[in-house]
Amino acid sequence: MDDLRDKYIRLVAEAGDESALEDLRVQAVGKKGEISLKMRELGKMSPEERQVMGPKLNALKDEINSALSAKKEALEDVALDERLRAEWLDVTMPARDRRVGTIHPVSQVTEEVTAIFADMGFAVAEGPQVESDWHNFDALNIPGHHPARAEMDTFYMHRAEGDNRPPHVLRTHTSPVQIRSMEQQGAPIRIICPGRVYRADYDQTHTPMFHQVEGLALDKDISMANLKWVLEEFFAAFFEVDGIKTRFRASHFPFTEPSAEVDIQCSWEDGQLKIGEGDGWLEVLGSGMVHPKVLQAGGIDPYEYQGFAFGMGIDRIAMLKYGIPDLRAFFDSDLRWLRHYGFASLDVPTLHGGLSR
Ligand code: 2NM
Repeated sequence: MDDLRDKYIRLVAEAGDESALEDLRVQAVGKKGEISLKMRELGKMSPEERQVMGPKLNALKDEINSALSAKKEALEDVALDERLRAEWLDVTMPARDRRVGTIHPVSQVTEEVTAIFADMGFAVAEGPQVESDWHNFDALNIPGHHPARAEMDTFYMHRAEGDNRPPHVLRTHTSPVQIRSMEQQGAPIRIICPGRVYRADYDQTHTPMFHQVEGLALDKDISMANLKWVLEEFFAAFFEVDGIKTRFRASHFPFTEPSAEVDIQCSWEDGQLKIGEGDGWLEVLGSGMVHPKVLQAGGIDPYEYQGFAFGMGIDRIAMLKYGIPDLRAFFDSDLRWLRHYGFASLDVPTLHGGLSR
């Protein structure tokens, strides 16, 4: 019995894999295994012998079974360790640059602009593209007879016959989002509103849908000086030119007083446009101090709060930054254009990581 025990404990210890171990189990404690055969011999023994040998054989069987399962577990652990080693994956590695589609320049530039203004404490606000004419016009100090309503080439929605309320419009700018934000948040406030806007205009430089980003900062002591600093900071970061020059020209908008159009420095040489150098100027933005009537429309007391607002075209600054010649190609969904001007989907623009590569 001791020989049998020593033999199987040794064989179990030596078993190299789970199938060898299973063969051993059959050989030792299987139905026709060595231990089972020994147990069958108990029948032929005298009752006294059986009394001694029975428990001993059972104990041996238990011992071999325990050795088998302990070894099985050890082999499984080794197999798992090996598999984990073989399938080891460094999830901190940068992903391979597999181009599954690209990021559209409008999305890229929206992210860039958002990152720059986020760094200056501006949150992003969004609103509906179908607007009441009150939010799109009246609240912005553009009354019904105002030429800006006609100038803006508005798309009007249908009203049911007999419904004489003024029709909703496709927003002609993102300013109504700022009215809604003033209504909901009050002052102080610092937001930018990027998004789609619509004007019935289609030629070389206009598409009926385009993209704008507008900014708004209201507090108790905000002036044009703050506007100038914020915009200069923005242009330097966006065009990646430190100390880029800006020029503020007096202008007029119904929603701001005073108002200024802003130009950035550029050069035009051999048909090559360069931003942030030379002594030419390029108009890129409209801005001003928010008109008291507009603050009032947003539910804000103009005697307590004032601030600046600005607006610019995302598509236009995308064309300038990335040298894209034709605006209309932006919205053609031409795969060759998208692959050429698109951005890798994993290059999320941040100020610390670089806006674009
Ligand atoms: C511009 C130019 C100047 C503007 C004004 C506002 C609001 F809602 F706060 F009054 N948002 N954006 C604004 C001011 C927009 O775009 C050329």
